Amino acid sequence: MSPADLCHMRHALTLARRGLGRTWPNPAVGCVIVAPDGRVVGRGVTAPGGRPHAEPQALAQAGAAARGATAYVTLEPCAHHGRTPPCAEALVAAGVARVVTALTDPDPRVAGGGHAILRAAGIEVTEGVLAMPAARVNAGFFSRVTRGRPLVTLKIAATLDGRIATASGESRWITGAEARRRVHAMRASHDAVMVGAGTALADDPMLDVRDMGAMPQPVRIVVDSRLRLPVDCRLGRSAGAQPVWLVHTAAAPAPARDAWRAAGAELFEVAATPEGRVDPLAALSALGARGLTRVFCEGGAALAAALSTADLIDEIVWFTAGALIGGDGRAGMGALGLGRLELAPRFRLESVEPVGPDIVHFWRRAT
Ligand code: AOF
Ligand code: ZN
Repeated sequence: MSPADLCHMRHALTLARRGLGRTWPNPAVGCVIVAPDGRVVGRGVTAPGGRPHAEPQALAQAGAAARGATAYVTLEPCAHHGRTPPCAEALVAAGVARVVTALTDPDPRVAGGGHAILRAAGIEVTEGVLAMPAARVNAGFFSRVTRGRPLVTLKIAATLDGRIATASGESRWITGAEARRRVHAMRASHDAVMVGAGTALADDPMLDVRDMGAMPQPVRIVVDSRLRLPVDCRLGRSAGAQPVWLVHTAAAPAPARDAWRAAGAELFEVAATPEGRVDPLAALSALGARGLTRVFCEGGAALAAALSTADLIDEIVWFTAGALIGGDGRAGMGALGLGRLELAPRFRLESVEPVGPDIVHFWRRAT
């Protein structure tokens, strides 16, 4: 592993990150092709929707210059026949001399098979370059393939004392414009934005990506066990233009189901908890089976608590504004009924950044 390998893999990871939120159910993969003289002759990232893959795009750019070159790929090139031949075979056919990858693809159709095709063709293969940052980029895809559910990131925007609204429910706005813009950029890098029915009823949100130019729009999900949300809300009125998915239980009345379907929403009936709420793991499994890899949960407190109790929160993005609301305000997280402190789920701090007058903390579930 040389400094040049690290530099080119970093470049490939930067390309891959640009695909986040657009390539589900596939991973966002980056590929950079470097000629023997060190020139970058091709670059590619998995296309929106997951096809074409990164490698054929980079190879097409490189053309004849791919012969004898090194290909840097953030995930093992695929080994299976889809609508096009496997990427590993495309690299062989292009005459690439060496392939450097960050991770093995956990998809059972690949799982080492891509590396094997390359080696069998006499190509030098170096694996594991920048595996840690690549695992971060691929965390959603790995979660879908190995756990059958998307990666879940919980976002909370709170005051210094952890309140997300006043007692009367006023919450617009706790954080400043910069933080809210960051949230929109985060939505765009996720496959879906998810809220509970209480939040959807109280806020009538759009849950879209705004004021950022042409951006991919995430799927908008409401977890609403009995389909209480009226179709005549902003999500309902825009369901034909931008996907709205509703996760409910068998208790949802037929007229509500019909009305939402007629409005263009996609419905997921899943198992209920003994209390009659949507079972959070059943909900996420249904979303994973439908292809989602990265879900951005924006509340409310009840959904966040249900996810936490089932240990389904992988990451937390916590914005803090320099304000106080007090104990009569609403907390970002509902009751967890822990009983003992040692049962508190713990998160590890990844990074902290100022955002305008506010602060954002990135936390990851400690395993
Ligand atoms: C690559 N390069 O850019 C991506 C890969 O449904 P298909 O046929 O498009 O295949 C999807 C699988 O391909 C996906 O599960 C993952 O294993 C791999 N994704 N592979 O060589 C890429 N996105
Ligand atoms: Zn491929």
